[in-house]
Order: sequence, then C-alpha cells, then structure tokens
Amino acid sequence: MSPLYQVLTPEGQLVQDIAGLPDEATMIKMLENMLLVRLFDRKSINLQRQGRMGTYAPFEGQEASQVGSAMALAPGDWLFPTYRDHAAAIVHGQSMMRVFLYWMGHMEGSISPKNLNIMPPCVPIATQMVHAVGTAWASKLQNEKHVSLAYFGDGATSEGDFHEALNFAGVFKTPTVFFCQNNGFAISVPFEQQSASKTIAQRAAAYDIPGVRIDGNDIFAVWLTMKNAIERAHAGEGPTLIEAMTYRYGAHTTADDPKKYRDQDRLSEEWRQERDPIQRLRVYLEKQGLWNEEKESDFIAGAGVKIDAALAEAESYPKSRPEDMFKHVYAEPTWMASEQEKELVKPAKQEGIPA
Ligand SMILES: Cc1ncc(C[n+]2csc(CCOP(=O)(O)OP(=O)(O)O)c2C)c(N)n1
Repeated sequence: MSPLYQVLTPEGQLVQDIAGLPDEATMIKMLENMLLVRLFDRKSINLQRQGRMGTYAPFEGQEASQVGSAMALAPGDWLFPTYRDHAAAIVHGQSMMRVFLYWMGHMEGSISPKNLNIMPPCVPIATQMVHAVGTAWASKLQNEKHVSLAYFGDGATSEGDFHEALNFAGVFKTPTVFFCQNNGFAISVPFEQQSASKTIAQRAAAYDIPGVRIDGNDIFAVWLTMKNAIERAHAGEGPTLIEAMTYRYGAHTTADDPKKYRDQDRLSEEWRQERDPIQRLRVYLEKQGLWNEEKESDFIAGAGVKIDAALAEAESYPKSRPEDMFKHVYAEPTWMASEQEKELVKPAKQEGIPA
C-alpha cells in the first residue's frame, strides 16, 4: 500500500523539520478558513432542519482537504467542485450567499463571481473530472498557466469518467490536479466493497502519472502536496492524482441516516477526538504563540456575523420557481422537457391532488 504522507500529527506536532511550510499568516488563515466553513456547515444543517433549505450535503471532518487544497490555488485557476465541496468554493472566492442560494434551490446559487473560474457544484458523479481535463487542456493550448482542480469522492473512482479523465490527462499532459477526498463511503457503500485495489493513489500508475496518498486531515500535507502538483503542472509535466484520506462526521446528505450503515457513534467520535483537522492545527499554532482562546472567540463572533448577513441576503431573494429547472439546459427544449414542464406547472387541482 502507498505510504501515507503526513506533516502535522494529530497531536499538532511536525513529523520532521520540513522545507516549504506555509508562512505564519497563511497558517493562521488556514485555521480561520476551517473555523469559518465549519460554522457555515453547521448553520446549513440547522437551516435544513428548520425547513429553510431544501437539502444539504455536509462536509464536517473534511475541512483540511478542502481548505488546504483551495488555498494552494491562484485566482485564475479552475475549480470543479462536487455537491460536497462548498468549503473549497468559498475559499476560492465563491460567496456564502450564493452557496446558501444553491441549497435553497435557486439557480443563481451556481453563478461564479466575475473573473473566477468556479464551476457549479457537480451532482452527477465524476462527470466534472472530464470537464476539468478539458479546461486544463485549453489552458495549456492557450499558454495560460492555469491549473484545473477536480474534486471527487472515493465513489467517483468506480465511474468510467474517472478512468477516461486520467487517461486523457496522462496522454496530453494536461495541467489537472485530481483531488480525491476518500471519506471511506459512497453514501452507504464502504470503499472496500467497491474497489479491489487497496488505494486510489495506486491507480495513477496505470496512466503513468504520480499518485500520492496523504493524510487529508493534515492541512500542511494537503497544501504542500497541492503546491507540488501545481508546480509540476506549470512545468508542463502534466496531472497528479491526490488521494486524501479523510472522514465525513455526519450524514451523506440531510436526507439519510448514517446509523443505518455504519457504527456512526463510535467511528465519528473516534475521528473527531483523534484526528480532527481543526484541532491539530489549533494546537500547533497555540504552541507557536500564534493563536489563543481570545483570538478564536473574536474570530468566531465575526464569522457568525458574516454568515448571518449572507443568509439574510439569500433569504431575501424571491422564492425559487420549480419551472426554472428547465432553463439553461437546452437552447431549444426537447418535446419531453416541454411536456414535463407543462405537467409541473399544471395546477395541483387538475391532478386530483387536494390543494
Ligand atoms: C452518475 C451518478 N450515479 C449515481 C449517483 C447517486 N449518488 C449520489 S452521491 C453518490 C455517492 C458518491 O460517493 P463519493 O464519490 O465517495 O462522494 P462523497 O459523497 O462521499 O463525497 C451516488 C452514488 C449520482 N449522483 N450520479
């Protein structure tokens, strides 16, 4: 099995003196970003439970993977998130207001800020990987020096698109970073039940590209590995596959119950107590004299205000209209889509459904 690359232990200690660590300001920003997105995540779950949001895919536990990887990017780089990667999107410049809108069912939630290449969250598994290869190839052909970062889960690696994307990227040496958050489950299916290969990283060998297996809860390991991958891409050496070992503490989405398919209380508590990404960086920074309880409570208070302001703006939007889902799919709608739209907007009474 490929060794696990780790820089910061769960106890908040450096494994060894290591060159190229982020500077102090970046380390502090890493912690602040992780704290902010964790608050955002918890708030979103509460909103869904209160009926103020349709559904929601939580990422608590995976903050180091998402924040560390997005922080390694330059502003012009392309980001291809899944439905679980809003922490990465926020760090790369997406507004929290738009992320709220997305989960409230507004199509405006998918709009990227001007001048940033943040794609809409991708729900069909693995399809964004081939898109990321395409944009990377275009960047290369146009000499733009932008990388494309594709996020995906362990489940996505059982899809054909995963293999097609890696193959094409390997052949054409596209500047793509394939970032897998291996959280151990594709909804309820454990990784061991969908993969004969012990790791995802080892599959890179088949495409003759580097595959690295890292501690995805160690933000320094994530950031340093990303920086290397980006450097390689810029040097024309092509793609890298990163397998970040992590865990989602909560449900797949607010629509499922993880107690039905895993020993939720024990496993989640173990990861939270023993390997939490925020706690280890907090301990490290405290030891360096760069962080303390007062700084944290000030930061959390400020972050709460920002999240509430984003929420107030999102909730002041006019209610989303279900028929909007038919927009922006086809230039000319197919007859089937038109029929479906007509059915959808028919008054409920005509269907014999009590109003
Ligand atoms: C092509 C496709 N097949 C099936 C689904 C249903 N589905 C939604 S999430 C999911 C599991 C994905 O797991 P993984 O890639 O590990 O990502 P995670 O949810 O753990 O972040 C599946 C099968 C889908 N969205 N798209």
